[in-house]
Amino acid sequence: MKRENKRMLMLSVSAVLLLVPVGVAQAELRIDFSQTGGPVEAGFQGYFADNDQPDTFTAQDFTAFGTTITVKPSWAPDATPQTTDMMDRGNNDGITDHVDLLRDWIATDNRQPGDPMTLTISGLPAGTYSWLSYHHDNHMQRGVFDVTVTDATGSVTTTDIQITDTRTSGVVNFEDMARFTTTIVSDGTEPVTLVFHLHPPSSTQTSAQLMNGFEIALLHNPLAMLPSPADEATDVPRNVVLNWTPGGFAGQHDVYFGSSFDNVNDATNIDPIGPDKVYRARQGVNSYTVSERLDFGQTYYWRIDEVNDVNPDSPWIGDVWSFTVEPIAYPIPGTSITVTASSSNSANEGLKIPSTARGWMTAVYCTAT
Ligand SMILES: [Ca+2]
Ligand SMILES: [Ca+2]
Ligand SMILES: [Ca+2]
Repeated sequence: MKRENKRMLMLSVSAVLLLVPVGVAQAELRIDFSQTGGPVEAGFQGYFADNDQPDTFTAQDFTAFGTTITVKPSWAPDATPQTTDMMDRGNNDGITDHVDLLRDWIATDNRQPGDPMTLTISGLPAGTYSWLSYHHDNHMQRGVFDVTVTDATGSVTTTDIQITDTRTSGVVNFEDMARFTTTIVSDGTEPVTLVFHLHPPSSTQTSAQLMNGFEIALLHNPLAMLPSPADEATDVPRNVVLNWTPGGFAGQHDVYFGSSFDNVNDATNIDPIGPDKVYRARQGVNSYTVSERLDFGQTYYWRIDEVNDVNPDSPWIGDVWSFTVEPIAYPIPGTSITVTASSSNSANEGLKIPSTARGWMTAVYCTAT
């Protein structure tokens, strides 16, 4: 369901961008990996370090999204200094576009231990972002790599990305150069990491995992996201509070909840509303306490539609999320349980059993002695 969610977000982007005035906020972080003192691409901020000098690959702060974003590369624990590359090729091979971005790159030189390289990005406000990174050498490196992105939705690995080069492959057009794109989601707290893993080199020309720079853009996702309980969560307590991160335009939230996927999926804001209906509430806060005590083992479905009465695109229909309440019986460690009781006990004296154990206690037979 998360996959589906991401796809829906991507589809909604083009419509949303039309609503965002250009230049209102610094809605992008553009980083050009460059040697210290080297040229920085127009419109980018420079991450600077010195080739083969691990101490210079520090956590560096950048301004974007109205806050401070920190970028920190790191390599495998056994990395040698010689693997921490920040190369500047100059422009001997005659590319003409975005020269200051492409001429220099951060890399793992896999002729020494160091793979994989991890890029840790901290401080991203909660939201959905696009990621675009460039992987081109205007000399002769052309290895293949995988990248694992870990964000608030989990980890996704993209495999077999082919680095492009100019000297051997003749790639000179910016549009033809290798890039990696994805969508990343920040919960506003945990860093986002990207782990770049080069396929084993077959020659000197495939020995570097390199990145010229990257761009992160806020997508102003209009949909509710990051549900809690998480989508498809199990073992959820019977008293549940629903939470979510609001979409970018939300003023209010329509809450739909029930034990039928179809009923929740099909409900609309012209249905009857109330705490005993599928359409539970229209409210301003991004949290909803389910009033009834839920059934053991039952799967429930819920949906948050984002509402903004002054926006003609409202409401933005959310995904249907689900969770399953804790089971009626937990497996009991061990093979047997001995219960003893005395016939001399008073009639109203009994075993005190916690509520979560009542289910299995109904199957225990006690014999007074
Ligand atoms: Ca540069
Ligand atoms: Ca090196
Ligand atoms: Ca660069």
